Parts: sequence; structure tokens; C-alpha cells
Amino acid sequence: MPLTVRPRRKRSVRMTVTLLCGLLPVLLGTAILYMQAERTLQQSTQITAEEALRQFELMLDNTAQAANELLPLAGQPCDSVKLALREQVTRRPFVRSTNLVWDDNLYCSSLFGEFKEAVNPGDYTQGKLWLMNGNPVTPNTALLVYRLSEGRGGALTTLDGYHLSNVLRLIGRDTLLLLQVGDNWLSADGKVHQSALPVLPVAQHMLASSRYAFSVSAGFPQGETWRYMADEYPPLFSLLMFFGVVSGAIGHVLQRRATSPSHEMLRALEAGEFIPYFQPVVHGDSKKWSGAEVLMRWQHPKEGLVRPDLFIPFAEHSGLIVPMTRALMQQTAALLGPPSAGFAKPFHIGINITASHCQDLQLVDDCRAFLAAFAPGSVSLVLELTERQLIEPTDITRQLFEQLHTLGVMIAIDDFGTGHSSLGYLRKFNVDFLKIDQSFVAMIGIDALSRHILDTIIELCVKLELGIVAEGVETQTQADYLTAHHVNFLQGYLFGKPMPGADFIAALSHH
Ligand code: G
Ligand code: G
Ligand code: MN
Repeated sequence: MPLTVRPRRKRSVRMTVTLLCGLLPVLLGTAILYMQAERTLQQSTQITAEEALRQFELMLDNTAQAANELLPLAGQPCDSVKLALREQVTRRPFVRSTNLVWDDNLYCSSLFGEFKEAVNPGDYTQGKLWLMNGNPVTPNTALLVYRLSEGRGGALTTLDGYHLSNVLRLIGRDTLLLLQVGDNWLSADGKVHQSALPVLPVAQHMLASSRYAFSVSAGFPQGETWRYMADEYPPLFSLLMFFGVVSGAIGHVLQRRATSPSHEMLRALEAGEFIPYFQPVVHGDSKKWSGAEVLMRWQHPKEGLVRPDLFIPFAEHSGLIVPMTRALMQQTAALLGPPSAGFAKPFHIGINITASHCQDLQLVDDCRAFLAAFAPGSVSLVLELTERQLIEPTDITRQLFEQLHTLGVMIAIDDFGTGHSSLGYLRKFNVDFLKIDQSFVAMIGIDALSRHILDTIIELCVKLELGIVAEGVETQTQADYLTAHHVNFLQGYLFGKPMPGADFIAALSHH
């Protein structure tokens, strides 16, 4: 079971996820509204183009009917037909002038009577319609000419551009609407253009007449979709914003929830809030400092200094104990590495390791890196394994303890006497020290049975050739008793409480 820790998301990542959660409905909604607006505009240009087409066809029907009635008169002398020409102008709506043609020559006009002007059928789209930019009578004013011809005769009836541009303006309104006849086109301002028909950027819709040689184009200028949305959709946008805020908030809360249980400890780990305290261990005889046990403390920004009993069980449960212990070892190495050349050799540094940590071979690398930070041979690393949780022997633990042994790392059984370790267990893990639990030390001079157990443990250690550390030594009586019974090392408030690294280094120079 390799212990892995899910890395906590960085603050910036969480902010980004929250932002995305908030933006997603807004962007999605805006895209949908944009498509809806485009559809609406497309429908609008289609209706506009259809309406304009109908109007233009209606107007051209009048010119076509006038031409139809006049065509049989073509060829007759102008004097005898000019009244008939004028009658059409008067009777037919939209018809501005009528003319008769013989052999491609306009020879009679409703305005002038007798006349003479060449007619070029090539000017007319499909021989039928010519959108011209004025004539000598009204220069620079649009004019639509309808031509009907049969044999040598022909009739030309004209429609004033004023009516045409009126239709473009009135029907088009906000829409850009254009009338195209052949290569020429008319805009709503009444001007005739000869360039290519402009592209209408938004929702362009072009309709060609099935009855006359013209087409109409409707569309909108650039940016019309956004303008339309800004005009029509403010309530929907407010709703989208509301959804965005709600979704962002949900994303934020879910992320907090997802990371919440281990969240606080991971944050603390990244913030370097788990720091080592050092409690000196002294030689039983000389009472000189022989080393220290590293004890973890949580320097919490709000709670202050937190004791490990309150958070170590949780760290073990979540697997966080592995990176926490690694960080503790790195800090210890950084603190004690530099002055290590001056240590009284061998200086023991005890690190508490939980049973689950022993299923992770990375511990070997951590120990190697730890030892590399010290002057060669200046320290002995002692891993303290509590007797309360026995290590399950597996392939990995076998390899682990082999490799640790090769590295010169020593093993101590912590809280000895409170658990159920057997002799076989002690041998299997190559144990170097037993740390007698402070409950036995506390009974010295008080409880005969406990003292009897203490004596037995000491005797056992001597026989097994294991080093003994007595924990929780608080009184001189206890110290004297333990020394008299050849306990090698003592640890307890009598010699020093757990202290911060700086205090420990300062105190170390006096001992
Ligand atoms: O110092 P004290 O209150 O410091 O420690 C309380 C308990 O927490 C002890 O049983 C000690 O072994 C354990 N402890 C302290 N530091 C560590 C640590 O770094 N790792 C583990 N696994 N246990 C620790
Ligand atoms: O389980 P372990 O031996 O790692 O834990 C050591 C624990 O014992 C720490 O909590 C440490 O603060 C505490 N301790 C160390 N010396 C004494 C002592 O003299 N008296 C008491 N009561 N506790 C001590
Ligand atoms: Mn310990």
C-alpha cells in the first residue's frame, strides 16, 4: 500500500475553477442568445425582402400593363398616338412616362411628343429592365425603364426612382434594403450605383423576382446582432448573471467541500506550520546530552502551538504523516546539519515514525538525504516505532529495514511496555533501543509491581544487548534509580522539556 497524498489545488487554480464555474453559464447563455438573435434577424430580413419584392412587382405590373396597351400602337405616327401615351401616364399609378419605339429608335414620348433617340436593347437586363441614374429631364434621379418589344416596334414605360427608394426606406426601416437590376443597384437614399452589390454583414437575404428582372437584398450592418441583444435581452442577461454568480458560488463551495477534511492540514504543510521541537536525551551516567528526540508541533496561525496527539492520528489516517515527517526531517537537517561537526559523537537524533510509514520505501531515501546533511559520522539517526502499533511484516518492510540497516539507521521501540511486541518482533526489525514508557518511570518508588516490570525490562535489554532509554524522567529519585540500574539514556523534564530549534542549539553549547 504505497502512501500517496493527493496534492492540494493551488489557490490560483481554485480561483480559476470558481471563475470558470461562474463564466460557464454566462458564456453558454450568451452564445445561445446570440444564435437566437441571429435567427430573429434572419427572419426579419427575409420578411423585409419578401415585402419589398411584392411592392416592386406591384409597381412594375403597372408599367407592364401600360406598355402592353401601347405596344400595338408602335409604328403609328406620333401625333395620332401621343394622347394615348399621356392617357397611360395619367391613369396608371407609378407610371411616369411612356414612349414608343420603332426600329430601336424612340420616336414618340408622352412628355415631348415627337422625339428622336436611339435605344440600345443591350442596356436592358434580359432586354426588359434598365435602372438608370436619371435622364436629360431629371438628371441624377433614379429611373426604372420597362421595355416591351415585338418585331420592329416597342414600348418603353418608366417608373420614377422616388417611388422605389420610398419603398426601400419605408419597408426597410432599420434594415439595409437594396434593389438590384443587372449591374446597377439602388439604395434607400435614392442613389443608383454601378459597383458590385455590397455584402450586408449580418443576416443578408437576397430574393430574385420570378416575374421581372430584378432582385432585392436585405441585411444589417456590422455588429447588429450585439446591438439587437443589447436592446432586447437585458432581462435575460440579468438572469444569466444571476446564474453565473450562483454557479460560481456552488463551484467555490464544492471545491472547499472536496478538499475540506485534509484541507487544513495540507494548507498547514504547504505553509510550513509543522515544525520540530527538540527534547534532549542524556547519558545515564554523565548526564551529558547524548542526543534529542524530534517532536512535531503545529504552529497554527489561529490556535497557536498544537500538540501532536491532536493531529497525528488524523495525519496517519489521511496518509499525510508521510510528507509531514519528511518535512520535519528536512527542517531538522537544516537546523542541526550546520553545527553537527561540533557534536559529541555519536549524537542520536530520534524521529517518530508511524507503522504505516514503514510500508513506504521512500523512507530510505528520506533517511539518506537526512544523513547527508550532517558532517560524516557526527550523528546517528534513530527511528522510533511505537509499540502501540505493531508493524506488519511484508516484503516491503523486510526490504525497508534491510536498507535502513545498511544505511546505519537505528531502530528504537517507543512506549515500550504498553504494547505486545514479542522477542521475535524485536529481532525481526533489528531493534537497537527500547524506550521505556514514562508510565513505568512514574511508578518508581510508588508502585512495587510496576517497578518489578521496569526491572524485568531493564534485565531483558541487558540480556538482548539493547540500549535502554527511560522516558518521562521528572525527579532526581527516578534518575538515580535508573542510573543505578544501568539504564544508558534518560529523557524527561528533569533534563529538558521539548524546545524550539533555536533554543535547543543555544542550550546544546552548554552541554
Ligand atoms: O511531545 P509530545 O506531546 O510531544 O508527543 C505526543 C505524542 O506524539 C508522542 O506519542 C509522540 O511520539 C508523538 N509524536 C510527536 N512527534 C511526532 C512525529 O513527528 N511523528 C509521529 N508519528 N509521532 C509524533
Ligand atoms: O511517545 P513519545 O515518547 O514519542 O512521546 C514523548 C512525549 O512525552 C512527548 O509528548 C513529550 O512532551 C512527553 N514528555 C517528555 N518528557 C516528559 C516528562 O518528563 N514528563 C511528562 N509527563 N511527559 C514528558
Ligand atoms: Mn518518541
